[in-house]
Amino acid sequence: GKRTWYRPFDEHTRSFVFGLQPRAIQGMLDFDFSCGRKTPSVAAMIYPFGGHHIQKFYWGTKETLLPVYTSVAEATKKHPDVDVVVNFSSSRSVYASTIDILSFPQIKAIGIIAEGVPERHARELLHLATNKGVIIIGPATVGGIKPGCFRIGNTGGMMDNLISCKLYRAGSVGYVSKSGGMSNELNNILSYTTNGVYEGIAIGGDRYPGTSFIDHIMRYQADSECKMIMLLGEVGGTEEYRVIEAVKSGKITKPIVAWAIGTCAKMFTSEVQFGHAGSMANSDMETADAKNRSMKAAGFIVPDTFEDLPTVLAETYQKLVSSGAIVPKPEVEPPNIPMDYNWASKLGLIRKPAAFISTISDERGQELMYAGMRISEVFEEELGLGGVVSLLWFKRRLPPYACKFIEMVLQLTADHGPAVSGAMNTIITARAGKDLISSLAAGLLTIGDRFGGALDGAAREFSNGLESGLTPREFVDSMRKANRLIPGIGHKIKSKTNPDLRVSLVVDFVKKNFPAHKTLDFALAVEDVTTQKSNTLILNVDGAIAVSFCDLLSGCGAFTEEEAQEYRNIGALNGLFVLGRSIGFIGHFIDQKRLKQPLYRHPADDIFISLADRVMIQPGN
Ligand code: Q5B
Repeated sequence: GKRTWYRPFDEHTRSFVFGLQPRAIQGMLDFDFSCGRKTPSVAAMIYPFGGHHIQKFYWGTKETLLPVYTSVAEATKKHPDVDVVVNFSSSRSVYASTIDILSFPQIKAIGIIAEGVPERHARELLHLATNKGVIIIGPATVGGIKPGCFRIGNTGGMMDNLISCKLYRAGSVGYVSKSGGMSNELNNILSYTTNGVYEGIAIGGDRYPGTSFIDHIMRYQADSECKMIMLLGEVGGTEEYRVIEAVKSGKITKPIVAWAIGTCAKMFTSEVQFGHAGSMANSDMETADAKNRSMKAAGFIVPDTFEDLPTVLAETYQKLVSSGAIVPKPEVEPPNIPMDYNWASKLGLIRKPAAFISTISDERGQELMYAGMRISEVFEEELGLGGVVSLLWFKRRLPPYACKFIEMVLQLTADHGPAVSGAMNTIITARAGKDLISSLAAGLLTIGDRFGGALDGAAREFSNGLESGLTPREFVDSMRKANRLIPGIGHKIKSKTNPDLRVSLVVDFVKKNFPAHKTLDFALAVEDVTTQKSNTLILNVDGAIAVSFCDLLSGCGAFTEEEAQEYRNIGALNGLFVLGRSIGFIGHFIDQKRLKQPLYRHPADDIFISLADRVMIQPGN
């Protein structure tokens, strides 16, 4: 902090941002880059929660890292060159954090952004800061800007605005206003009526700002680079009169253009409170008209109306140019700041090929959509689980009997006792102390050609057999000749004499509800052949569901023949068993945990162990 009192910000200013404000920081860094700064104006963030970490930002087209410290003490120790803090703390915590910041003498200026800071707190901070010689800007402000040097937080708006107002390089006009919104307007007006802003401060709209108009105007008076002053006051308070006194007593000698906003207050019959906490006239003297009159009388350059402000600014500036007080510098082009991707794409300025395509659901809008159907509609129309599966798997609504069939399948495949391979694995995994997802996954990974995962194979083989016009016996023979088991045929315990009732339920439902069921009929005829060989070679639950689903795909009218074939080829049908049996596996996991079952170890006498003869490898061979 070797800066003069009147120039708290320059092109070397380094700051801390208090609070996690990545967007504001990126805005400050983009501004820095446009100014041609060699180092970012933000040295680090301070955020008491979440621990010490690093965050990444853009620096032009490249990237840079900023540390996040958990205390001001740590940050100041690591960065002795920092003398400004932009404090984004909320109105609840800003008092405590500012008191903390003020205890570190290296900090010479603090911007307080929060609105709604209690006036008692604001006055205490103001008192403390004055004693310590620290400049406080705010509360309730965006802050301020020093073109070509430093930007407090979000001051000046988006990058395109900063560029169009030429804030990347210094002009000759120092201004002070209350509102951040109005300072944007001033940045704009000054960019075309003069050579632009030298420094602009928005002191904030509260009744007790940390620094007032006069504090900044006295700095502008002392700073030889600032040639002309602009004061944008407003109705309420008496701060303008302190400036009037300074002009009258000769402390301010530079040309000062001024306007007090709120002259329209007289149009209202009752008292008017404008947007700012302090913008209400408590006496005649506090009205905008009285202020404008007094400023004019004291020698300020005051336009007749706000609309005339640009004209008087241009005239005042031209006089300074004519007298040689201001020598306009040649314009320099600011470096290109890459546009923010999200912003540019929102404006339709850029495009890029998407890495992924997805066509089944969309959560980006107001309401979650399943295949184009609003989630509320799914419930209004009572689509049920079968309807949701048909939307998300097949991207269309299926007839009610088809949805009912899907639900039936999910229910009757939900479980088949603890002894089946998948349930066993789930149980063993749960007993090994693993969590639900691991135990479920262990069970699911068991599903395959032999256990529960024969649906797709069955659908393919039976459809092909049927389409190729083979008789059931020829079909069985051809499979045997090819040395292949028929997927969907055979069961470990179910047989002709111990029939699988699940299969009967499926067959009955299909025969009753499906418009056609030629694949199922073919499979049942195959079963007649295979059960002649062995009682257990029945059409099993996988097979029955698979062939029925083939009949659904080709008979329900919702799919073309190509689509039906595609679903068989993709391997979609095993999904029915996987989804259904997940219910049971989760049940087994919960059951084992509930029973507090210990680690399982299989008894050794149940495993016949035979080690192959040891192969002797002769040395040298
Ligand atoms: N043979 C299912 O075997 C099983 C034949 C066959 C022609 C066949 C077997 C098989 C195809 C795959 C399949 C789904 C491994 C089954 C399910 C869900 C479950 C499970 C549960 C649940 C049973 C004896 C003789 C041999 C074989 C011949 C057998 N299958 N010939 N086509 N498909 N099927 N899987 O009883 O001459 O003596 O050498 O792989 O559809 O998983 O409840 O447990 O809900 O959880 O051990 O229902 O059929 O019979 O292999 O000793 O064979 O029949 O060639 O002939 P098994 P094996 P041979 S449902």
